[in-house]
Amino acid sequence: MTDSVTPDIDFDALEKRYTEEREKRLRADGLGQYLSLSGTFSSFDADPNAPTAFEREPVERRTDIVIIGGGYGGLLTAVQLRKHNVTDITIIEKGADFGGTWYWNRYPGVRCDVESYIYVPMLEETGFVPSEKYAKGAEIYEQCRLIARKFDLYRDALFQTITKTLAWNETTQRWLVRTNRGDTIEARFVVSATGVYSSPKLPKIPGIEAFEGASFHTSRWDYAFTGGDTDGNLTGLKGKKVGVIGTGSTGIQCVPPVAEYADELYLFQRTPASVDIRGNRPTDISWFKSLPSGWETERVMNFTLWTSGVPQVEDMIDDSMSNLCRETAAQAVARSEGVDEDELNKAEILRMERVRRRVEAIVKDKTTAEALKPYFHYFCKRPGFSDDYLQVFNRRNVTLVDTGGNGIEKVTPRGIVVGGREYELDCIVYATGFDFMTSFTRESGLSIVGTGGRSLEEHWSHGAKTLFGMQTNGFPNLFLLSMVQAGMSVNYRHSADEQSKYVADLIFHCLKNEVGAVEPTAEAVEEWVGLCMELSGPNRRFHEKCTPSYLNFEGNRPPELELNAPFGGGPLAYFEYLEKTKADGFKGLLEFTRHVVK
Ligand code: NA7
Repeated sequence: MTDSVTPDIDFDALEKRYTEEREKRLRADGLGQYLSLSGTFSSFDADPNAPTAFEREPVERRTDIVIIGGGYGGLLTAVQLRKHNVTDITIIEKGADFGGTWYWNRYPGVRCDVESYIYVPMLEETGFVPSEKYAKGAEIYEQCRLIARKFDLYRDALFQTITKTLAWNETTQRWLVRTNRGDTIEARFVVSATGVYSSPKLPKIPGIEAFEGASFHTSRWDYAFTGGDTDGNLTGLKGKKVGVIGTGSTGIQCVPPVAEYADELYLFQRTPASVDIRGNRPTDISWFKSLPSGWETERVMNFTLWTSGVPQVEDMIDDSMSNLCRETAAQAVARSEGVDEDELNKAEILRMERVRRRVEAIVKDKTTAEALKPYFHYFCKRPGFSDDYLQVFNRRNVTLVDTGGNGIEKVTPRGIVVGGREYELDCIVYATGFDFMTSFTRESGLSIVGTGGRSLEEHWSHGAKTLFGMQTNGFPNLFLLSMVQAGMSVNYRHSADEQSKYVADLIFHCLKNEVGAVEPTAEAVEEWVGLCMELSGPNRRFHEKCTPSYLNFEGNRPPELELNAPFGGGPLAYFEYLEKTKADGFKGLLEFTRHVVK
């Protein structure tokens, strides 16, 4: 805690304010307030990075492994398989290249929000040096492409192709994979790596499609309209009135460059973000080059240990996020030593008070500063960091339109209506986020039919049921990479690393030992789900009291998503489960079937 925050604040009043702010935002429709881009708003889903799809004949192929998705999950799984000398891999990807999140999210200002030296994968193996502590999205995208080239993954990849259905054939022990291009691919194994933040959403409010100006979601940024690129230079916005909706991690990154070029910028805010110091800086190349062999794994682990509440001798990352987690780790120790919950709660409130005071210190207009102060517990939303977001509100061309927790009312052909007032606009940018841990079918768009003709949707009608978040009974040789019932690290890359190693090792084990099919036993699934539910209790209870966000199903969890939570024991315990299962030769939890030669 900094000295500038005096503890003479009225904690009870703040607690009450938190509750009031939360109640203002709770809505009966919960997740129903949004629609995916892939549904009603499909016109918003076109790929601006590759406006014309190339033509090709449908592919008919037999392959060992189909990987759906060329983002971190798919890419890293393919790399791990290559390391086992597995060559027969077909990667199917909706975009026109590898990169996933970093292919799609090219809005101006896009960067990683976890330090690049631990977030960008395989730096030691490729020799790639991120130019800054928080790398630009374009660099991360390039690194994904570099990894794909290095491991020869372009060879059998099918881009601009959407996987539609998977059907298990018990006789041949293969999946029949069908795509929107008429491809039919028979695969022994399928890895679905369709992403964690890959299904963009828009608010379900009237008028969105009737707007006569330009409008797009941040993950489909229209540079043809705005001009420029991810570095800014948005010359197309000269003389234009732009509205941005959303103040999550994306909103706070894209607002500063838009403010620089638009004639007028209106930021429509429903809930103010917590915005702490970013402290980005160029990479010290001599420091980077001096790092000893094996530094990357050690650094990745150092962050996950700190953020899991396990204090270390050194905090290698030492940024706002890791400092925050160090404080939280100290709190966890204090809790175990019997420090009163009230005291811990006060520490949490003081932490956010520091963020509120930062707003006051930066934003000159008192009313605007007041509206930008967040009133919720720190971890209710993903913490935000920026060194130029709050400063934007001192510009004459920027107006904060605070909606008092209600959000925008409607879109008209001319602009946006809030509180009965219409704001005329030339362009609307939707920084309104992504589906997160909702229905697998909804997010992935996949229809999957396993043994006995049973669909995954039916199998999971009361929530996901998995072993380690990756496999389920009745769906042999199918691996689903998601964070549901899996160990979620604050650094997604670490989770993807561990999941991809597990999946590749298990597939390799099956190929080597002539195993035809592998699936978890129903008992193992039941046990894992039970453990997940038991351990996720404290986190669930915390989030149930939070202001709504994607992290708590907008404060209103639907019963069919009852089981959709990360593994509550945290990433470290999760990684240990995976390691132990591998070390045991994958025995006990899984059922193996002899390979059928066809
Ligand atoms: P987020 O964090 O889900 O943010 C979406 C924003 O959109 C959030 O501020 C919402 O307000 C806002 N929103 C949604 N609907 C409305 C309406 N109807 N009116 C006004 N504002 C609205 O998505 P991001 O893309 O920023 O970040 C996603 C993750 O990607 C991020 O956490 C990183 O881990 C990477 P709300 O706050 O809900 O009131």
